[in-house]
Amino acid sequence: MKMVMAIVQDDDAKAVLDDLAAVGYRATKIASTGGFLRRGNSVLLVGVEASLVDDVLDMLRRRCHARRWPVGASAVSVLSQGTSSVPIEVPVGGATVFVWDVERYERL
Ligand code: 2BA
Repeated sequence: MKMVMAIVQDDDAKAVLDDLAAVGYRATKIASTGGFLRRGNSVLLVGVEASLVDDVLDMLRRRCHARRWPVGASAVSVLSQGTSSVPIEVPVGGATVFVWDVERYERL
């Protein structure tokens, strides 16, 4: 068993959850905040058999789109080391994915 943890943009989370549910995969969505932009995003936790991980990754690839977001003032000054206050944008997404082994899984 593997745990797929995907950090996705809120606008993409529903479509991914719909796709997962349609094929019977169980998932949990946690509301989260990106450490850099401090915007809301979503963490999706999907526990699946190892053979299904690639299928989950395919769904994420299909549904999660890269976008550009303006960087707030605090991050701009970090990026420019205080030399500029000109707003800039950064690319965000599609998805940031971590996969790890699950030692034990029980539904009690
Ligand atoms: P944020 O931390 O809000 O980052 C949003 C986007 O800002 C990132 O997009 C990246 O393009 C840029 N960015 C982040 N830190 C930066 C920095 N120190 N300097 C310049 N640009 C920076 P993504 O890489 O697609 O990440 C989207 C979200 O995924 C992140 O939101 C964060 O919540 C999560 N994430 C990404 N990598 C992670 C990691 N290694 N560990 C934990 N969470 C991660």
